[in-house]
Amino acid sequence: MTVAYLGLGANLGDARQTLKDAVVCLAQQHTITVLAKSSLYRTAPIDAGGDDYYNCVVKLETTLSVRHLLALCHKIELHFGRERPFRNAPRTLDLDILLYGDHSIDEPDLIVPHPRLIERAFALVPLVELDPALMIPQHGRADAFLAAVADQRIEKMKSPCQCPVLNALSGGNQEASQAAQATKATKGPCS
Ligand code: A4P
Ligand code: MG
Repeated sequence: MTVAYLGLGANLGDARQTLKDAVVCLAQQHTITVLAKSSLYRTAPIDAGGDDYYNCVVKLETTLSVRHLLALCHKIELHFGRERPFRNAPRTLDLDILLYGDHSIDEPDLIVPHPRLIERAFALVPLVELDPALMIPQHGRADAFLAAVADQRIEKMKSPCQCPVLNALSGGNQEASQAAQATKATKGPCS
């Protein structure tokens, strides 16, 4: 089992709903236990155009290798209609592996920790919300980088989510994995 953190982002279509659905989709995987989900944030596009983004971070435990986790992320992105017309194009769903255990990976198509994690408030703020004392391999404490991204607009969404599964996951309480386990389907679009 490896603890990993995924960054979720979207700024095309019903972005807020897509992020919520994507978290449920992750929780339905037999190879994944979602341990916690950050708040949802509305964020200014960074190095990108289009509408404001919605972003969040999910902490999970998985039996998947990092390669299989990346493949699953791509599969789920596709399921939610992801297209890649150009770099940093607006997207229905982006799933990035921010951290995978304490692994450091530097390969042409996979870099972990995510190379721009410490430069982006939309990834760093929800990550530190989930784990205030989190250490990033090769970089040290995550919260040490917050000051450097303080000029990036990011707003925590206050409206309570109506979904009991997501509410159980928020904050990573004890019932979280039970609620997530209860949603696991043997078959379905995300299984
Ligand atoms: N790849 C390499 N490492 C990873 C990793 N750790 N996790 C490769 C996931 N993928 C990784 O990804 C491009 C390639 O990166 C993939 O083939 C994969 O093998 P992609 O999903 O097609 O595109 P991407 O995620 O847009 O690329 P990238 O370079 O990760 O973009 P960034 O830096 O994440 O920027 N502003 C706001 N407010 N919110 C956002 O979510 N996102 C971006 C994307 C820009 N600005 C944003 C946001
Ligand atoms: Mg991506």
